[in-house]
Amino acid sequence: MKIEAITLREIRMPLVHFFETSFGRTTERRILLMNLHTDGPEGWGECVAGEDPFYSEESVDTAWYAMEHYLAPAVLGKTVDKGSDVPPLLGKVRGHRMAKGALENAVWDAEAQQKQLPLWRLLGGTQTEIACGVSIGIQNSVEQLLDKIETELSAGYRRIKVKCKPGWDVNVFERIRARWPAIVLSCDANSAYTLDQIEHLKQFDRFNLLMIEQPLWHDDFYFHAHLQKQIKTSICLDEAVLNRRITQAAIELGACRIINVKVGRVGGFSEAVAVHDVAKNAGVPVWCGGMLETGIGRSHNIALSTLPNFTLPGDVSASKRYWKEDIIEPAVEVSPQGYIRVPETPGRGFKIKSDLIEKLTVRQKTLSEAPSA
Ligand code: OSB
Ligand code: MG
Repeated sequence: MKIEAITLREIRMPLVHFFETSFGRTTERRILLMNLHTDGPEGWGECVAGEDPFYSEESVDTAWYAMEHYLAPAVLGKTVDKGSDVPPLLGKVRGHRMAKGALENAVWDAEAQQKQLPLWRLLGGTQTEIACGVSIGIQNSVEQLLDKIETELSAGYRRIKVKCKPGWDVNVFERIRARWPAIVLSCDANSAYTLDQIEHLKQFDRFNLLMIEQPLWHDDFYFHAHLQKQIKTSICLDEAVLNRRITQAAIELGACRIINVKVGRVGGFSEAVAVHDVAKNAGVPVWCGGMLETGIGRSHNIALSTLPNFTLPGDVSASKRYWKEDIIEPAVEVSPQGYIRVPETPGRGFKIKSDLIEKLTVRQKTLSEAPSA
């Protein structure tokens, strides 16, 4: 496949319900989409960078910049056979993993169509349905949170994850467990604590949580190992897991017992599969995280979640929890038992709604190979 042009697009989409973490509240998403034009099928990728550099260093604007000035020029005019040919072409650029991931994944997306294979099979997936959990943000009141949990449990979701931070943790878990003593429950701190709060964190052990996600610094796994030795609740690393080496080091050090794999955070499908494999070989289960994606990123998350070591319910849930109208069709739906059935059609398995994307676009730029002199 020759990469002839890349269209960068920023779209804006209001969330159905605001999403609040320990680092802030999001009500409307700005999303960078990547449309890859080749001499064969066209591919789509979604950059999962946020509006602000709060979850990670990247943002929509830094990703646009990296893409326009470095990543697109590194691939334009090149011929690639497969998605995994892309990372070596981008190797000179440090960081910017979410931008890189969007580009690499767009190539996988095109490759799957070219080979007439479902993307998930191309990635090495083995599961034909994936188990779904939900991530529920910090609410205006505990009552509002309990209402949301009730709604998601009735919809069939198989694991409830609640965001937490000092002041919205033990008090909240107490109320949840009083009402639902036995549901599969976990929490995500997004780095809201430090080791000084270890006595407080030990109290989490009373609630039979499946895990606590990234309790300490976003760039740490060393001190997470200290914490893991002192609490019973399993630590799951999210922010800190940037590649396969960190995965191995964190596991060897005992920093976590579970890993959240986000394809954008690690820089694309090749690295995500490698992280999965390292964890699998070490006997550490993984699950697929979410970044409030549109249907494009969501369909890619579904494909990734079919790999064999994705044995815990992920944060991949129905389109309608996020959007009034998703930019793919059909929208992603979850069965009353809490599963997504994996599409058997070639490629990502969901069609792009071009007219809707056009309507939502606030800026776009098509990059093509500089004409040779
Ligand atoms: O830490 O998993 C996280 C959303 C944005 C940034 C970070 C995180 C999240 C979520 C939402 O938890 C998962 C989703 O529903 O997409
Ligand atoms: Mg997280």
